[in-house]
Amino acid sequence: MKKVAAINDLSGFGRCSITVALPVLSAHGVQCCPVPTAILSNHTGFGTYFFDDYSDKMTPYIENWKKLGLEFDCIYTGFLGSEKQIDIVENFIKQSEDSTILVDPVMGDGGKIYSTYTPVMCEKMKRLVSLAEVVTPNTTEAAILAGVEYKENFTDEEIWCIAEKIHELGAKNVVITGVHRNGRIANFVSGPERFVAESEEIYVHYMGTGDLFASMLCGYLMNDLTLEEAVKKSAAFVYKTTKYSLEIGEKKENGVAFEKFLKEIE
Ligand code: PXL
Repeated sequence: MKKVAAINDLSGFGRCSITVALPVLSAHGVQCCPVPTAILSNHTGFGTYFFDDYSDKMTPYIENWKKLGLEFDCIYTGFLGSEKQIDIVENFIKQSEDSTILVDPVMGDGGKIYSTYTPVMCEKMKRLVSLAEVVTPNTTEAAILAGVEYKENFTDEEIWCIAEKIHELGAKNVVITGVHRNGRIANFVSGPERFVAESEEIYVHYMGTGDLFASMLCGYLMNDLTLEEAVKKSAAFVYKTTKYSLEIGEKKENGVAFEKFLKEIE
């Protein structure tokens, strides 16, 4: 059975990070082993939140896994809570030569950086990206990584150019998510091959959508699907569950109501 070390925060409410990665990876038949980066009462998209940075605990936590001789098929990183953490995660990745590295460079959305992310953290994130087999930025994060100004509507050419800049950092495969394209929503994939996976656009943006997409992608990749198949199936799952969330009137802060659909994952 495949094992994934999921380095992400635990937000008690609001369906993001570990509370998405755990159920999704389990539904894929993959063992999810969390490394908490911070503990929050709820994600930062709510007006108020309790935030406990876990930086000082992460090294002894990971050291103990080393004592046990644990090795992981994949290291999947998401929301990081401090600058120091990025160094810790970088070390962990460098000592895990045989693991597939999936970096979701969680930093912001809709052209805005999340309130706990500093400019230094955004800069340091590039170091993790340089080690990644697959990186899954949204357009805001992709623009930060590429050092270009964010726009609501990038042209195809601009997106490929941004992807190229992210390759130059060292990432092997770049999946830019949530690109608005001719009234549809697209994922641009750049690696040994290029392709675009599009779906109908739903005009509500649920928090944690990127975490749902990256966790689904991780699950499919661990089940040996090609990147193209994995991206298409993950995008279809996000579309289906987002549509349902809208139908039942779920609030966007509460995240995507995906639970009922986990048993349909194949
Ligand atoms: O979904 C991204 C994310 C992850 N973790 C925390 C967040 C957010 C987005 O707001 O606040 C704590």
